[in-house]
Amino acid sequence: MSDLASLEALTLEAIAAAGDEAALDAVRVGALGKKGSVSALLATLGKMEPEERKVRGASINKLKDAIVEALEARKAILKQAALEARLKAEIIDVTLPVRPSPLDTGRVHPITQVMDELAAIFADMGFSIAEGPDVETDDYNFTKLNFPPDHPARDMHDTFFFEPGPDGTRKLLRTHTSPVQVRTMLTQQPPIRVICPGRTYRCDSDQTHTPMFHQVEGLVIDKQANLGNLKWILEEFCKAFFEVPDVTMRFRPSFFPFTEPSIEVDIRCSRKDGEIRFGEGDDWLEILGCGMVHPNVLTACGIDPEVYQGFAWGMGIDRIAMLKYGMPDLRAFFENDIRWLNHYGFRPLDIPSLVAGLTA
Ligand code: 2U9
Repeated sequence: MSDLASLEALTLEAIAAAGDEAALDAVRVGALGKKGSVSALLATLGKMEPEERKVRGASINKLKDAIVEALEARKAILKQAALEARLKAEIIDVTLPVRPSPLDTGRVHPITQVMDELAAIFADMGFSIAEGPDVETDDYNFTKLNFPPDHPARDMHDTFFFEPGPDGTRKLLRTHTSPVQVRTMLTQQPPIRVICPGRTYRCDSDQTHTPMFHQVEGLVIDKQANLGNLKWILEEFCKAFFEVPDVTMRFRPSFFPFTEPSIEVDIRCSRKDGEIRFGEGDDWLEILGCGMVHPNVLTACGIDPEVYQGFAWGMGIDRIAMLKYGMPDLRAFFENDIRWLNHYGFRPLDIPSLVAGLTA
């Protein structure tokens, strides 16, 4: 067998044996590369006589064409094989059940859900939502709210104070969201209709009190805002929030520095088998505090009490969430236990609305 014939047989065998495109490319370089076997043969043509070079050159080119053809054929086979292997490895069984989407696994915290429910209810009554800083001044948290300088609420055992600033004043963590209403009255002209949900802080900790808790307060300032309006607003709120057709309320006299008269409100309920139901029964449950805004507060906030009057209320969001959704211990709200959140949390798309139902 001629040297060309044995080289062709050897190379075609190596091409057929190449298991993948990298191996095949190595055979190609070994034959057709700069230092390849076929290139070495072509290099010998230079020294030959013209006639011999013509004959030899044609034979070497015939060998080269056969190798190129075999390489291309093998490359196509290997490419197809690689594609089939990928398709087999990456096959997706579309009949498998879908993995739960984040929308199915994520949960909205009950406090967030209740804040959204409150927003939906009061927005429907024409209220805006006002927010303010958690770190407040003594002035906005106490003084402008008619707290006397020696009021016990100002004590360290109740309030978280920061170190005194260079000017001697002490910032604090707000003990209620009332400072937001103060800021609203200082920046807006009446009529005012706002609710102020948010975090509040007190030095407290037991089954129904945590150092950080949540409040929502409401404020209406107008020329004739009165307790009748307040009663209606609170009744409409309770009916919508507890999703009952009717509620009975009891107004009891109380005292808060920022309201006069001050009132504590109970709603009628029945307590059976550890379950509380509203709108029925002969038991009472305290739900919130309220009252007419004290004239000193209006004055401190730049509103003339001879022209304007208003009422306000406040309630604990954590408390009404526990009442509505039956969580036994407030401390669990903030322990970030995913099992608690999966059990008591809400689906992200259960967006409360009065039309679709608060807890659709
Ligand atoms: C301004 C004027 C008046 C807000 C009010 C209450 C009554 C009240 C408590 C309920 C339970 C706080 O979460 S709680 O501990 N609040 O009873 N809050 S009237 O009155 C205001 C607020 C701001 C400028």
